[in-house]
Amino acid sequence: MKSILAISASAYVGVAYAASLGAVCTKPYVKSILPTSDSINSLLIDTSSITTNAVYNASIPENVFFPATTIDYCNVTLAYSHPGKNDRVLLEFWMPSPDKFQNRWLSTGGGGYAINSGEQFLPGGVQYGAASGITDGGFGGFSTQVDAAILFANGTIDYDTLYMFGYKAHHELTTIGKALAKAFYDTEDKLYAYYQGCSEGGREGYSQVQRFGDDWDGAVIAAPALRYGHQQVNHLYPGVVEKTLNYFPPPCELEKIVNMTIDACDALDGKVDGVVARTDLCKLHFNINSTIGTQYSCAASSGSSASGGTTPAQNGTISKKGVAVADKILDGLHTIDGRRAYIWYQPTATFDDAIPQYNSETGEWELAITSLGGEWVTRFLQYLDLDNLPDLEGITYNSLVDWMQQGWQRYEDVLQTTWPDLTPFQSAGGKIIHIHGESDPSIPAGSSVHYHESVRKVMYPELSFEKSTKALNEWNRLFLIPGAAHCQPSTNQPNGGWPQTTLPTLIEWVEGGSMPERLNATVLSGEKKGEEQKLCAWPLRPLWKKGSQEMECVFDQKSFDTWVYDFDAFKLPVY
Ligand SMILES: *[C@@H]1O[C@H](CO)[C@@H](O)[C@H](O)[C@H]1NC(C)=O
Ligand SMILES: *[C@@H]1O[C@H](CO)[C@@H](O)[C@H](O)[C@H]1NC(C)=O
Ligand SMILES: *[C@@H]1O[C@H](CO)[C@@H](O)[C@H](O)[C@H]1NC(C)=O
Ligand SMILES: *[C@@H]1O[C@H](CO)[C@@H](O)[C@H](O)[C@H]1NC(C)=O
Ligand SMILES: *[C@@H]1O[C@H](CO)[C@@H](O)[C@H](O)[C@H]1NC(C)=O
Ligand SMILES: *[C@@H]1O[C@H](CO)[C@@H](O)[C@H](O)[C@H]1NC(C)=O
Ligand SMILES: *[C@@H]1O[C@H](CO)[C@@H](O)[C@H](O)[C@H]1NC(C)=O
Ligand SMILES: [Ca+2]
Repeated sequence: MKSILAISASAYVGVAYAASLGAVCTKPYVKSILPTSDSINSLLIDTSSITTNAVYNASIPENVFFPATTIDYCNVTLAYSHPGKNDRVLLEFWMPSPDKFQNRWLSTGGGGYAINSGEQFLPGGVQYGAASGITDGGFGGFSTQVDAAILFANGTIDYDTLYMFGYKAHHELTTIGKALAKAFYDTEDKLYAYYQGCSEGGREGYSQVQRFGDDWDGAVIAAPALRYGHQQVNHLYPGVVEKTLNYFPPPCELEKIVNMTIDACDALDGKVDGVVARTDLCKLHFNINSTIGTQYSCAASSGSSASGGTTPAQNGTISKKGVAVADKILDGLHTIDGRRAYIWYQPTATFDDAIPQYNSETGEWELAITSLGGEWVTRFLQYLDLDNLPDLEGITYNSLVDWMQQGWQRYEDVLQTTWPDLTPFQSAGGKIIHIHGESDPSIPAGSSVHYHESVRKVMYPELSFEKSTKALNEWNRLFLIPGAAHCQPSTNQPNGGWPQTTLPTLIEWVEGGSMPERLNATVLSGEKKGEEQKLCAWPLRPLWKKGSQEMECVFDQKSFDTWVYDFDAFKLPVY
C-alpha cells in the first residue's frame, strides 16, 4: 500500500479536495452537484429523495474483506427511476471525507438472493479512499431480496426485476456512482473503478466485467455464483442422492467423514498444519471407504443444526451406507446413464447441503430440502409463489439435469453469467483477482476453475497451454484458498490463511503496476491468528517439499486433471 499512498498524496493535493466533510455532506450541496440525466443514461434521480448524514470516527471491526479501520464519510442515499416506468430504485453511497478521497469508486454486491450486503462491505472501499455504493435493485428496499419481487403472481414473472438482478442494477449503480463521485469532489481526474463481492456478489461482479468491460479498472471476485442455472439446482443434489440410496446420514456421521478426510489429506501438501492445501491430491490418494467402521459421537444441540431444529446426541460408527452417500455426492451429478452434468465441492468441504432434518416424533433423520435450491425451482422454474419445494417426489438425477438445462436456457442472457470472452475488459487494462475457498461447501471451487479455464481457451485459442496460461495470468489471476469455506475461513481448518487485503493488492496492481505473483493471506482466528501466508495463482499448486519450510507453487499434471470436467450430459458447451 505504501507506494500508492505516497503517489496519491502528492498527486492529489489540491483545492478540489480541500472542502471539509461537513461542508459537502449536505442535501443542498448534493442537489447542486447531481449529474444530469443525459450523463447517466437518462435515469431520473428524484431530488426530493436525497438524504445525507456525515459520520465521523466510525470504528469498523475487521471483516473477511478488510482489516479493522476508523473512517469518516458522508452517507448519501437517493432514489431514481427509469424513464417511462413508475419504478423506484434506492442507492446508498459512502463518500470518503474529501481529504481522504483517492479518485476511486467501489461497487459492492450481495449474497444468496440479495443484491447487496447492507452496509457491511462499504467500509472496505472508504478506507482506501473510494466512494462506495450499494443498490436495492428496485426490489422495495435494501433488505428486500429478489426472490420476494420476482413474481407478480403465480405464473407471471417480473422481467424488469429479473434483469435488474441479473446485471442492470449494478450497471446503473456504477454509472450514477461514478458520475456522482466526480461531481461531489469536483474533479476531472481519472476515477479508478473497482468491484468487490463474494458468492452472488461475485456473480454480480462478473456480470459487469463480462458486459461492461470498459466501465472497470479492476475486480475482486470471490466464490462467484456463476453458471446460475446449474449452481442453484446443484444444492438439491444431495437430497436426491439420499432419497435414491434411501439413507439419511446423521449429521455427525458426515462431520466425522469430513474430519477424517482432513486428517488423512493434511500431509499430502507436505505440511502437517490441519489444512488441506491440496484437495486434488486428496482426490487422487484418499479412499473414503477407509472411514467405514470408525466411531463418531456428537453432543445434543438445540437450534444449531443446519435445519434449524434441535438435534439429539449422536453416537455410532460410520456406515457403508453413509460412505456410499458421501461418495456419490462427491462424484457430482450425473445422468442415470452416467453422463456428467455438474461438479461437487472438493473433499474436505462440509456437507451443508446434505444435512437431513431430525424428526423428534419418529426419532429418524429425514430429507431436508435446501431452500436456496428449492426456491429456485419453485419461483424461477415453476413460477410458483412458494419459498421451497414441498418434497422431492418423483425427482431423479435426470430431473435435476433437466432443471439445470431449463434454468440455463431460460436465463442464459441474464443469470447464467459465464460469457467467457472478456476482451473489452482486458483491452481496457482491467485486472481481476478471483479467489475461491478450496473447501467451499456452497459453490464448488471447481466452478471457478472451470470458468477460468473457459476464459483461457476462448480468449487464447491459438496459444499453447503454457502460453495461454501466462497471457491470462498477466491480467486475470485465480487464487484458490487452502482450507477456506464459502466467503470465509472454515472453522475445521482454522490455520488456513484468508486474503483479507485483496482490494489494496488489486489497487497496487492497477494503479502501481505491481502484479501479485502470490496473494497475501492472513490467519484470522485460532492459535495461529495473525500468521501471514501466501497463495499460489492457478494453475500452480502449493507444495512443501520434504524437509523444506518453504512453500513452492508447482504445476502437477495429474492434480490439474482432477479439476478438468467434461459435461457430456449437455450438447452445448458449458463455460
Ligand atoms: C475523531 O477522533 C479524533 C481523535 O480521537 C478527535 O481528535 C476528533 O475530534 C474526532 N472527531 C470528531 C468529529 O468526533
Ligand atoms: C445512511 O442513510 C440511510 C438513509 O437515511 C439510513 O437508513 C442509514 O442508516 C444511514 N447509515 C449510516 C451508517 O448512517
Ligand atoms: C468403496 O466401496 C464400495 C462398496 O463396497 C465400492 O463399490 C467402491 O469401489 C469402493 N471404492 C474404492 C475407491 O475402493
Ligand atoms: C456416546 O458415546 C460416548 C463415548 O464415545 C459415551 O460417553 C456417551 O455416553 C454415549 N452417549 C450416548 C447417548 O450413547
Ligand atoms: C399461488 O400463490 C399463492 C401465494 O400467493 C400460493 O399460496 C398458492 O399455493 C400458489 N398456487 C399454486 C398452484 O401453487
Ligand atoms: C470434527 O472436528 C472438529 C474440530 O475441528 C470438532 O470440533 C468436532 O467435534 C469433530 N466432529 C466429530 C464428529 O468428531
Ligand atoms: C504482503 O505481505 C507482506 C508481508 O508478508 C508485505 O510486505 C507486503 O507489503 C504485502 N503486500 C501487499 C500487496 O499488501
Ligand atoms: Ca497441510
